[in-house]
Amino acid sequence: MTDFFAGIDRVEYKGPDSDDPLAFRFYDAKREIMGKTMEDHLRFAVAYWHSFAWPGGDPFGGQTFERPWFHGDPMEAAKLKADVAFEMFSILNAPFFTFHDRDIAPEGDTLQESNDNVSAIADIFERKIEETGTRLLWGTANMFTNRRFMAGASTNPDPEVFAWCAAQVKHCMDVTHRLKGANYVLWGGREGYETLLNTDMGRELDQMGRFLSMVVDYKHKIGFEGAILIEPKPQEPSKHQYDYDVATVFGFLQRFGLEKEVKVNIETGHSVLAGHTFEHEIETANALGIFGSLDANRNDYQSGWDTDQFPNNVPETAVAMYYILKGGGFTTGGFNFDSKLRRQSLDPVDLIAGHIGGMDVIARGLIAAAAMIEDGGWADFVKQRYAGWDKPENQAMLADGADLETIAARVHSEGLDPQPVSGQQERLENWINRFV
Ligand code: XLS
Ligand code: CA
Ligand code: CA
Repeated sequence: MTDFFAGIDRVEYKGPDSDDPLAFRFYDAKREIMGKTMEDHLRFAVAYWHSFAWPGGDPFGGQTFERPWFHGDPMEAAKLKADVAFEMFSILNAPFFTFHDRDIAPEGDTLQESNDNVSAIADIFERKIEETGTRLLWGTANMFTNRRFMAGASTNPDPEVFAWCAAQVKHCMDVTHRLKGANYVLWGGREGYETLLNTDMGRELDQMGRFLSMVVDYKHKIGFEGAILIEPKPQEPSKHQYDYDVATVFGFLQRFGLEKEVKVNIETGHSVLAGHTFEHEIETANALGIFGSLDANRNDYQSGWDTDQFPNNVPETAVAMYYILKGGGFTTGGFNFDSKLRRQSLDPVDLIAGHIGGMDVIARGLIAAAAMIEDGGWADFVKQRYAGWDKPENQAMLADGADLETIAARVHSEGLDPQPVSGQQERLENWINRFV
C-alpha cells in the first residue's frame, strides 16, 4: 500500500439520503435493473491519463498537481503510479481501466526502449489484474504527444512516421491482448490537418484506410477478440480531424470495407464539439450498427474547448442512457471516465470525489432511463408516429421494384391527401421530466 490515498476507505453505496460525501448515493453495483446489475450495465472504467499522468496544465500555465510519481527515476515513478492507480480502482470498486502506452511508462531513447518500458509495467498490470479482478476496458497508443507526430500519425507525409506508427500500434495491441483488453481504441488527434495549403487530403485518407485495415488484419492474426474502436472528434489538437463524427467515421469504414470490423468509441465532449448531442452520436452508431463504447465526461457549452469535465447533468445523461438501453447496451464497451479534475482540485480526495460524482450521475441516468423504458410512453408515441408504414400498401413503396411512376399513379387514383399531425415535442419533454 502507498500512502497517497491515506485515510480514504473503499466507497460504499449508502443511498440517496446519505450525506457522506464519499459514498455512492445512486450507484449500487449489485442492484438489478431490467434484469442486469448496474455494474454490468455501466461497466465503468478509470482513465489512466487524466487521473495519473496529467499534471494540471492549461495553455497558459503548467503543472498544478503535486504527485509523488512526477519525480525521481522514471521507471520507479511509473511503478509507484501503477500502485496508486490500482489502489484507486479498488477504492472506487471500478471494474475497468484504460490507458495509453505513454501514460503508463516513460518514453525511451529508441522505440525498443519505450516498448520495453511499456512491457515491464504491463507485467505489473498483469499481476494486479489477477490479484484485484480489475479488468482492462481498452488500451491505445499515444501517437500525438511526441513532436514526430506533429504532421500526423498514419496520415503523415513522411512514410517513416507511418512505419513507426505501425510498430508502436503493433506493440500496444500485443500488450492490450496480453492484458485481455475488451477493446483496442484508435483516436486520431493528429490525423487531420492544420492547413489544407500543405496537405494532400486524398492521399492521407488512403494512408489512414490502409493503416486501419492492417490493424484489423493484425487483430485477427493474434486472435484478439476485443473490438477495434475508432474515437471520433472534429478538432483539437488538429484544426480539422478526419474522424469528425460517427457518421463521417461510418462513411470512411464503408469505403475501406471495414464497417463490420470496426466500431466507435463515442465521447460526450467530442459530440458537443462536433455540434451534436451525445444521444445523437449514440443513436447514429446504433442505426449504423457500429455502437462500441463511450467516453464519459461533459463539455463546457461556452468555451469551445475540449474540457473533459466529470459528468454532472442528470437529465442529459438520462436521455443518452435511454438510447444506450434502447440499442441493447454495451457488449465489449463500457463507460470510460475520460474526465479530469479542474486544475485547482489539488487533493487526492478530489480524484475520488470526481469519479463518485460521475458514477452517481450516470447511475441516476440509468435508473431514470429504465423507468422510461418500462413505462413505454415515449416508445409508444414514436411507434405510433410511424404506424402508417406497417400497412402493406405503404411497405410496398420501400420494397425492391417500387418506382416513382407506380407511386405517383397511386396518389392520383386513391386521391391521397396527407394531413399534418402534431410532433408533440413539448408533451414528450414534459413526459421525460416525470422520470428525471
Ligand atoms: C482526446 C481523446 C483521447 C482518447 C484516447 O481528446 O479523448 O483521450 O480518448 O486517445
Ligand atoms: Ca476520449
Ligand atoms: Ca476529450
